[in-house]
Amino acid sequence: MVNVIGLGYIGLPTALMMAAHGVEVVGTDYDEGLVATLNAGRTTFKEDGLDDLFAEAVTKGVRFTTEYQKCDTYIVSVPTPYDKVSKKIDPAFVVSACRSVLDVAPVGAVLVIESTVSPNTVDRFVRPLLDETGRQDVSLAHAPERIIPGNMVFELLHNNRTVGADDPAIGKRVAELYSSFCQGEVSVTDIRTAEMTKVVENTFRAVNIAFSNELARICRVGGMDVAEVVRIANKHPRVNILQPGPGVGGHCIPVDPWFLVGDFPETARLTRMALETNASMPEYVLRRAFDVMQEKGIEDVSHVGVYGLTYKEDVDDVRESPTLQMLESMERHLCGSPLRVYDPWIERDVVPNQVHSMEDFLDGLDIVIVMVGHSEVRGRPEAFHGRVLVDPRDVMGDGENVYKL
Ligand code: SAJ
Repeated sequence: MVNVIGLGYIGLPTALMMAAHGVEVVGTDYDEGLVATLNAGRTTFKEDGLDDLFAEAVTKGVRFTTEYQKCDTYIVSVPTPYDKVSKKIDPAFVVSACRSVLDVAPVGAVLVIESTVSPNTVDRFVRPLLDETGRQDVSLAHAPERIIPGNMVFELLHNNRTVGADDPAIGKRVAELYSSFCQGEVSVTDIRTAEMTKVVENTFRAVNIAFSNELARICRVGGMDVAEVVRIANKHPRVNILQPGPGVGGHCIPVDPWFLVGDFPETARLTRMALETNASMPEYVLRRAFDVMQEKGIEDVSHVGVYGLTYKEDVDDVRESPTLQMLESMERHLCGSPLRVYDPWIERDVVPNQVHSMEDFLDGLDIVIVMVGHSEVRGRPEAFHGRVLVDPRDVMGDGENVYKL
């Protein structure tokens, strides 16, 4: 039996997928409300295919509780926040979950950390718990997740995975567990390599996006079309530049690379510059919008609206989103933001001046900054009824009134 600890964006689909493939699974979360929602038969976030997977897992007997269970395998997938000042990971949730596991785990159990952690976190914060509690009989492993929000269910089934363990036999046992549903290849290695590999994957993406953002800015100064440059350069068999945009959000790409910079400040210089480049993009877009206002003779900033609050298209997650970063920057400069904001994926109020229908949004607006290309508007400039569009993600097509990065 497997006890999945932490039923958020990663833990929940993982628990459901294992259960749907015949593994006996109990999901544990300390949030009573969340557990009650799941036990009432509802999922807690929107994701393609998640509701069907949930229904199948429930039929196969998955259970949800706030209690830790006696099991042979534990999968810990709790959040790992990072400290914005020190740029280091805060392992408190992982440590506390592992402590609770060690309280109940039977002799010979395997404790798998699935949460993203910086290199050496298991050695520094989890391994000492085994000594402290006298539980050297418990084996440690690290199996970082790789699934992308927006396509989680598919990627859970098909992506290759990494399992790090002290003992290759334990690595093999954990790999076999994941292979109960994962059709990809499972690489078995040691724990530190697995930790490093995960952070490196997200750092690679952050650096690649930063490069394309830098290109966008170079092309603006040089009077070139960055989309055309990237499109043609990517026809080279060994070039694959990602898309420039209004910045980088989510809980992974703008966060994980800081673990490297925090731990290796003297050596991770390219990584630091990439993070800074990406972080400068929301304000760059704002300045671009001000330039467009000037060109169009629009003086009142309250005639500018922002479409999209989520960190990317077709998800309901606003963590570290470029829009929030942009509004924060406006707040700093103007002691408040008069910009009206609308996102059809976000029903709750997240920021001031947020409205909840396209009609209310467009009323009295001259310019819309399209921060997110949700499929409702992607390729459909007519959705904004003739407003001037600032289009940092290049999702509105070409037109006299469309201004790209
Ligand atoms: N973005 C761009 N240009 C691009 C691609 C993305 O500006 O060409 C922006 C997005 O709009 C978004 C941010 O980057 O704001 C991050 O989005 P994403 O789709 O690149 O990644 P995430 O954060 O949703 O998921 C990533 C994935 N990591 C990699 O692809 C290496 C996923 O596989 C990981 O599981 C996830 O991080 C994680 O949890 O670590």
